Amino acid sequence: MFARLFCWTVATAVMTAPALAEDGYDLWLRHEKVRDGGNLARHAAAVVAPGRSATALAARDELMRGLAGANGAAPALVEKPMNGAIWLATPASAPDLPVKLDGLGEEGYAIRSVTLDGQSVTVIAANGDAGLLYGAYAYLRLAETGASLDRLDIRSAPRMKLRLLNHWDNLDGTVERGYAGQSIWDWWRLPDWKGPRYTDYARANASIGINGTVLNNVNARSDSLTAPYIAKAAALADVFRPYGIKVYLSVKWTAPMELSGLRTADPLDPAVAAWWKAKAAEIYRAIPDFGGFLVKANSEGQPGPQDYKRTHADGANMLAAAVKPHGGIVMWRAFVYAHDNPDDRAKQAYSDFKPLDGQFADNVLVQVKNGAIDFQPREPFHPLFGAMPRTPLMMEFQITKEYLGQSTHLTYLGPLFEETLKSDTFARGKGSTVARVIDGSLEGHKLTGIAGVANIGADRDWSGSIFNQADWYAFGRLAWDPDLSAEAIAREWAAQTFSTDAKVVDPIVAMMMGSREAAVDYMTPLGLSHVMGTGHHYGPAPWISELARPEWNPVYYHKADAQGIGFDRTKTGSNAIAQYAPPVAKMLADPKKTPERDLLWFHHVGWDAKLKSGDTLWNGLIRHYDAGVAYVAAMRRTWDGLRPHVDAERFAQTQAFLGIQHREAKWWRDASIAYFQTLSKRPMPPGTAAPEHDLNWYKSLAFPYAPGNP
Ligand code: GCV
Repeated sequence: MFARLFCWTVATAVMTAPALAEDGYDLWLRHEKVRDGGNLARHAAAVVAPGRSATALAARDELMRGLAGANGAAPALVEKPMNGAIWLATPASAPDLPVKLDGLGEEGYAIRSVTLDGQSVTVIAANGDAGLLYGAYAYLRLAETGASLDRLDIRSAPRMKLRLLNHWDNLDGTVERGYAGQSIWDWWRLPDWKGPRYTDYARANASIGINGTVLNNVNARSDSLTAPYIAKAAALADVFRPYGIKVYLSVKWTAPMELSGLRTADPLDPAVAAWWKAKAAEIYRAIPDFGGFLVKANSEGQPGPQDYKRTHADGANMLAAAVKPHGGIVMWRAFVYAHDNPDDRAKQAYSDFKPLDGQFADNVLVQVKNGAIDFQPREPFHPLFGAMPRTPLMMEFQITKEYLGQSTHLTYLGPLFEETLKSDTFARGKGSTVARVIDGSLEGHKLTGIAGVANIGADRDWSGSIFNQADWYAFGRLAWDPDLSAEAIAREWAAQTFSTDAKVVDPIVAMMMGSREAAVDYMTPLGLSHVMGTGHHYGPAPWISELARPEWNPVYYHKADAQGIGFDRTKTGSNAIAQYAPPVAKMLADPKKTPERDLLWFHHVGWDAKLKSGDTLWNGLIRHYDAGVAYVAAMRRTWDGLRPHVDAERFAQTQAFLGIQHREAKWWRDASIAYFQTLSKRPMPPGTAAPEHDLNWYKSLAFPYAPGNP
């Protein structure tokens, strides 16, 4: 990629300067030469790639490019399978294919070592060209993570049909909750200028199986639906198409009023339905494979069908009818809570959507955040999962780390994703995991999906830090196969991003695997949530209590008082636990049976109540804060030890960011303790340090220019 070209130029110009070889641009697609004793050379000396579609050519080029790097020499491009060749084959290009493809669908692939006329050949086979592309990347992943390539027999198909990024990118180039610079979409110069970065974006996504992207913020502007912006979106769609990626748009509910002067946006008004039908037709003329619409309605000030006394289903179905003739879908978000609803915020999405189960059109998915509040460092799974059997539910994860340290904290999200996907809803008895709800297997849905709010921006390293790239990578891999383990994914990522050497991979994976738990510990231990600073959500502010809407205030979430801390969501409180299936609700009703990690999410617990460790709650809280800070200190030591094995540029960035994280982890700990101590009135446990400053000092900190704040 052009990172290397750039480096070559710099290195040639200033021969004594250290090479700026690694700025993170190449992500996990660095294709460094593998040291595998000739494993790859034996199997990948040549490539046979008869397909001629844009996607088949992309598969061929990616394989050639990857092998050239990983093997140290470009393979030969040959006409017929020969000894040591890789053969990219579909039934269309090779009718006598020696591999069975049933059950792999359009996107799945098989990779098989076969002997043909005495020649050893590796076949990468698929029903369609997108499968070839995914198979090519899978082969490179195997080669670059040190797998044996001798007797391959792999079959893999995605468990989810829609594997999407959601960009919260605004038309002015800012990114809501973006911590990696400005938007990568250069709306101003599109559609004429399509920079090479768009292709590299598509390549990176295809390499992990992502097959769609919502280009604009769910807090949408109507302008995205005007002719000039449709042309811009079409230009991006053209770049992404060979890589199997469709584009989607977020829409603003009142667009017909704003763009065409309609008097209403009532979904049951025929003029409104006709407007959307015409708009959909206009979009499909420009983008024949347009994916569909994503909608945030009646949420956080966005307009929606409820403004006209209609339901979310009325709204979703009207839009669904507009895109249906073109094969499009609608993703309707369940992230709703209303300022005039006094009920527990955690209950409101379920209360609105559960009664609508069975009422949505067959090309609608309801998109549900992983937890019932808002992408906190830890949330129990959303009670809607398992509660709407007749509706395809789409998962929404947040890859950008609005609440987990933003760009600089190393908090690998793989374990968060895995924890949610493996959670058991008990909707149809034991084993009804969230993964099985969203992959459709629990209720037999064919339309399935998962979305991740992108952490991508114009920063050279795409994600604001090298380690944030791992979150993008993990999202894609889990979207393809939600049963993968976060640890296995971290290993793959580290091997491709840094080195296959165990001296490098082992400590990096060890750092990553505990890092999210460490953030939970120093930010929101034992089930606390939403104690972040107002608006920017950067840093601690558990004392905030004066904002107009109750649920804007951290005190709403932790409910700390002289007796104890935590939100009572049992029968004696909001009874949110009743939204879960009976076995789950029964467990959560009892603080002794509630997993301690979620304790204060569901219970108001006395300061002196005993934890499993034997500590009182107050002392236990402080031990968690301390453990979080100590973990970051340990990551710094581990990273320092990796200096000889990591290139200078990426080493320095990570070292500096870990320094920031350490300072901020301590700030989180100290500020939280300083505040909660004013209520608990308990002393610091023996051997623990008092906060460095008094509470007023922490309260006085202000961050008017924190990034990502809309
Ligand atoms: C796009 C949270 C974020 C908002 C975001 C919203 C949503 O409230 O802070 O920035 O808006 O979630 O998911 O719609």
